[in-house]
Amino acid sequence: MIQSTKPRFWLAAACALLLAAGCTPEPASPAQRLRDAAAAGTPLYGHQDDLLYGHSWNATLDDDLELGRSDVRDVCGGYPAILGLDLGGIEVEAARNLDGNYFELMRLAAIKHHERGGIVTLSWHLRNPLTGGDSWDVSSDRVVASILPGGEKHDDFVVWMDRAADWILSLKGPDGKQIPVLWRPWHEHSGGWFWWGRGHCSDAEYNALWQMTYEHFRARGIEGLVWAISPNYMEQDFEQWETRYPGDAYVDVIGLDCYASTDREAYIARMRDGLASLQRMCEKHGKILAVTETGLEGLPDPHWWTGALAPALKGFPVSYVLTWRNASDRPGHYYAPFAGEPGAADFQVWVKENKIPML
Ligand code: BMA
Repeated sequence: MIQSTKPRFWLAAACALLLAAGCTPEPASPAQRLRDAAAAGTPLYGHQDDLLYGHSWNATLDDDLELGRSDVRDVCGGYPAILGLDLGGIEVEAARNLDGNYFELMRLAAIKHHERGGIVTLSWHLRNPLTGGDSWDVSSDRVVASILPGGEKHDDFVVWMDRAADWILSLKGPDGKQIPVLWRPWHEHSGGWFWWGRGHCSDAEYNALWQMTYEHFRARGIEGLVWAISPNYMEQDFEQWETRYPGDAYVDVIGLDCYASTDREAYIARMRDGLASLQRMCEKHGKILAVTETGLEGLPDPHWWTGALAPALKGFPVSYVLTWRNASDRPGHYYAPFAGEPGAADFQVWVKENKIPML
């Protein structure tokens, strides 16, 4: 997983030659960029819904097709390199996702972010295909079984997968080429709060669900997908999360979802324990390590970035770290700084000290 500097030298030399010959080299793939960031010890930073809204504003289809605003940029002068978006709702052909974002605006944001040189990651808080409830509806333990081949909801679910695939296929740059995406379905499956989580389907069913999704997306011709699996940290049994792992052929990135409380030491210990376990897995299986979701809601600790996050990550080859959304309609539900937020200065220091590459 760790890259030597030699290939990078030759890559740079090849790029120089191409440029001299008047050709534009292909930008590095997202997977390569993640590997490089991990090897350099300078993780990329990601923020969920960064271009769609912030603590006290919303981009709209009427007045902000440029998608220029970002709470993070307001604080540190650059956009996060990773933009997180969620497809929840696409499966039922909703105009907006579960958090109120128009899919049309999300598409523009994804394309704009790609043009700025960023990487787009997609999660999917989809509805419950058996009960009609949401992702958190765990009233039935038969949901996954019902959508696997042979299940009574399988055919309906193929339509849901197609709608998600269609949206991803619609992400095209001005050159008509498909935008590569970091795709992170079926996340936090080591917890029990989603219908695909532990206790609501067997390990074999979970793995079959992932494999089915993978094969379907491949059959739909989606190019350049990087597949990320995100177990959430569990106090007990974290090492056991691997039983819910579809296999090396289906996964590129292994990332930890782990949120903070105001108890810094407890957060640091949980993160380091979780990351140590995932790092072992990544080294054994040749995968890329990440922190796919983290954050402290409402940032009551104004030195959280340097005092909690930095020591939690220290020494791990983490490719990127994503904090969750700054909801515009819930004043206390934010995970990234914004102008005037008490922890904004500490975020700036964290970015500078850790050489976090921004756009
Ligand atoms: C949760 C909260 C919810 C949101 C969900 C999916 O952590 O932010 O408000 O609906 O993520 O984005």
